[in-house]
Amino acid sequence: MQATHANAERAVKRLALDCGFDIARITTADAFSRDEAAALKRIRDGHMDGLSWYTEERVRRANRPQSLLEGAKSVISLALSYNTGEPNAPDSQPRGKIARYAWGDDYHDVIKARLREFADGLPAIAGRAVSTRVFVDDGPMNDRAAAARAGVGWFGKNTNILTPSHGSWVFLAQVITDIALEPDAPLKKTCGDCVLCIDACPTGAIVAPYVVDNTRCISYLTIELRGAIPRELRPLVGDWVFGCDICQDVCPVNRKATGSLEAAFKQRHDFAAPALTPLLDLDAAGFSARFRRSPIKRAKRVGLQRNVCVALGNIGDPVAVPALANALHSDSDIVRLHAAWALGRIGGNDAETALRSALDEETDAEVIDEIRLALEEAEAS
Ligand code: B12
Repeated sequence: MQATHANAERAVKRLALDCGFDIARITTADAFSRDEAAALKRIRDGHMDGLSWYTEERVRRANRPQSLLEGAKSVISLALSYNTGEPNAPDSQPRGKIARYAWGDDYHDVIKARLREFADGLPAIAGRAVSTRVFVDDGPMNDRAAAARAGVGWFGKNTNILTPSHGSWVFLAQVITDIALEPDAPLKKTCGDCVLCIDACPTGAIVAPYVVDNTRCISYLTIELRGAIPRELRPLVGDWVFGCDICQDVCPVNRKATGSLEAAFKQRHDFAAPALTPLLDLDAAGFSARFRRSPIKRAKRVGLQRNVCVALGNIGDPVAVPALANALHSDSDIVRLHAAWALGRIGGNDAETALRSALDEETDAEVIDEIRLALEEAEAS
C-alpha cells in the first residue's frame, strides 16, 4: 500500500500525540474476519444476551471498516490512559467501588473533542481534502479488533487490550480514513500461561480465554442491566457499584503500567470509593447534578441505587440499616426489592422490624416475595 508521502505515518502519529493520545498505530481498513466470526458466535451462544443493541447486523458493520466509510483505506487506532492514581484512604463508613474508567469526566466527551482536532489536522498531512469517520465507543466499530491488529496492544484472556506501556487502563478510539497509510504489524506478545484474570472473576464470567459471558460480567450487571440483578449473582458482586476492575486489577501487566496525568480522568468527589448510604438519598435532580458529565449517569439513578443496596448487603455493616429501611419506601420497585434483599443479608432486630412494616404496605408482588425471603434469611441468621 502506497503512503501519501514519505513521512505521512510519522506525521499522523505525531499529530495524535499532540492531540493528547498516548498511543497511535495504524492498520488497514480490511475486515476483521476472525473477530466478526467470534462476535457472531458469541451472540449465538447467548453470551451477549441483555445487550439488545448488539445485533448480528451491527457486528457485520463493526468488523468491516469499508462499510463504515466509503473509500476507507486505513484505520488509525488510538489509546488514551485513564490510570490516574489510587483512591483516597477510606474512612469507617461503608464504601463501595467504582471502576477506574468512571472516576472522572465522561471519556466520550473528552476523547471526541480530541478526535475532532485530530481529524482536522489530517488534510494538511495528506495534502488534500480527506474523508474520515471517528469512533470512541459511540458507534458500530470493533475497537479492540482494530487496536490488536494495529499493534496498540494484544488481547488479554479477559478480552481487554493490553498495551505494553499503559497496560489495559486505556480507552480505545479509531479514525477511519481514506488516506492510504503503511500499516503497523500486530504485536507478537500474548498472555502465555497466565490465567489470573480467569481465576479471579467472582462470577466466572470469563468462560474461556478471550470469551466473556456478558450476562455474568459485573460490569454488565451494574451498568447495563435494567431490572433486578439475578439473586444468585448478588453475593458475588461484592462492593462494586458501577463497573468492575477485578480482571484488570489482578493482571500482572497492569502492575507496571505507566500512569496518566490526564486531569479530566482524575477522581471526582469520592468516586473511587464512594460513601454508599448518601447515594440512597439522591433524588432525580440530585443524581443528575452529582453525575453530570460522568460515565456513571449511564446506570441511571435506579440502577445505581440498586447496586448500592447490593453492595451494602454484601458489606453487611448494620450501620446501613436505617438508610436501607428508608430505601424500602423508594419510588422504584427495583430499589425496594434490592433494599429488602440487603436487609435480609444484614439481619438483626432493626432490619427485621423495617422489613415487617414494609410488608404491610408493599403492593408489588415481586417486592413482597423478596421481603418474605429476606425475613426468612434475617430470622435464620
Ligand atoms: C459491549 C461492550 C462491553 C460489554 C461486553 C464485554 C465484552 N467482553 O464484549 C460489557 C458491558 C460487559 C463491557 C465491560 C467492560 N468494558 Co466494554 N465495551 C463494549 C463494546 C461496546 C463492544 C465490545 C464488543 O464488541 N464485544 C463483543 C465480543 C465478541 O468481543 P470481545 O469480548 O472483545 O472478544 C474478542 C476476542 O474474543 C477476539 N478473539 C476471538 N478469538 C480469539 C482468539 C485469540 C487467540 C485472541 C487473542 C482473540 C480472539 O475476538 C472477539 C471480537 O473482537 C466496546 C466498544 C467498542 N465499540 O468496541 C467497549 C470496550 C471493549 N469496553 C471497554 C472497557 C474499558 C470495559 C470495562 C473494562 C469497563 C469496566 N471496568 O467495567 C469492562 C471489561 C469487561 C471485560 N473483561 O470485557 C473498553 C476496553 C479497552 C481495552 N483496553 O480493551 C472498550 C474498547 C471501550 C473503549 N472504546 O475504550 N463492555
